[in-house]
Amino acid sequence: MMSLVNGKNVESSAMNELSQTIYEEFLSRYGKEPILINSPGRVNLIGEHTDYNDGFVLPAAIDKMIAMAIAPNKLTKVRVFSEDMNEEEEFELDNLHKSEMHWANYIKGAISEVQQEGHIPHGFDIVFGGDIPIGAGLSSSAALEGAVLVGMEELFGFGLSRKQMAKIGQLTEHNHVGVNCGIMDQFINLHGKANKVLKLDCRSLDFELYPFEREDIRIVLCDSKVSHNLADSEYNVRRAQCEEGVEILKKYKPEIQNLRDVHMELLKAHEDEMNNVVFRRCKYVLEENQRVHDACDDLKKNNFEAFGNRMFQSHEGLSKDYEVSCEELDVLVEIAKDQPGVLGCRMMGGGFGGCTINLVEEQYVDSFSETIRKKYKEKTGKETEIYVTQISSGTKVVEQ
Ligand code: GAF
Repeated sequence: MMSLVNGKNVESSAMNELSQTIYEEFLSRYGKEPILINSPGRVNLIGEHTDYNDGFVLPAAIDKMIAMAIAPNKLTKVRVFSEDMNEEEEFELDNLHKSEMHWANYIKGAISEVQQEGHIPHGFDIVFGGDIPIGAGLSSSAALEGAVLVGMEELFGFGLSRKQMAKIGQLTEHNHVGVNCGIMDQFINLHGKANKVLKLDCRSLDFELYPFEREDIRIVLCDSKVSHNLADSEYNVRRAQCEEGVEILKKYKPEIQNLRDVHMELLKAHEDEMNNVVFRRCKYVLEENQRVHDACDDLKKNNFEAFGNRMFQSHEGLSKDYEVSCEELDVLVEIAKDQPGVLGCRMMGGGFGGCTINLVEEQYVDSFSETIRKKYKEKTGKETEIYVTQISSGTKVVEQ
């Protein structure tokens, strides 16, 4: 349902428990009515490490989120309270120095990037908290960026489109966090729709929504509980390796801008001119882009079995050729593969930890979860946490 809030069209959503807690904390700290925002985490069904190669991805927003309360103040500064960390940060709008509190840099970075677009006339106050597990590869950082960007747009009416906000979120990561990420996470955070996956062309930013609402199939995430710290530096290395491949192929086809423009025959024809690691990185990206197209055709035919098989293939490529998996993620996939009712499974996101994404028939979800918990503990000595998710809508203002 669409309605008018603060003179703007927003998708309405009833206030949930998390938003209620954040709302009450805001009232008790700042004593005024805030605007409330819900900003989701994301899953990616297929199309991993393709976004920064101008390729294709198939993510969806999920029902884990950051709830943020935001309201203007009469100061020149921003005051932010993180409910989960129980930490507060205060800073002047004209002095956005890096904070020792990691979470605060996403907010400062987004503010700094918005200042390139328009003047922020006065300060504001924020309280936020959420249930997106940190470090699980569900993009809690894009959720924080999306929340503060939509919040500022509500307060100041810059006229930024959702696409512009996604680009600003990405620049926040590049310029203030040090991760040269693609645009997938920020884009889905701001464009997700309930019960739909979104096929994004990461070059044009055109997208198509595909229904993903089979009652009998659930998206189940298994958290390896391995924190993906390593991902940040290795992530930038992968990006550089893809660029190295492109530089070599450009000599033969100067119009090539990045791997999006490369065909498999061309890559194979020049395999000997690049080192094997670079070749395998490029090959994986080309194959994964094709898998996204094919997986969308599967969805059109309601063929979830074929879709699931592509997820297994994706994992194989990510683990062996792109080398962004880790022992624990491979173990989770190996265990899942043999379980009844599992249609597909793979590591998800940047890699080196975080979650696997599994398509599981509803009737098997309980037995699947039990077996994964038991066998993962046996094989790795670690506990896993399992999240059964719903595909939800992107960042929105909550009606009060
Ligand atoms: C991380 C990045 F932020 C995304 O842009 C994307 O590259 C993903 O890893 C891998 O597909 O989530």
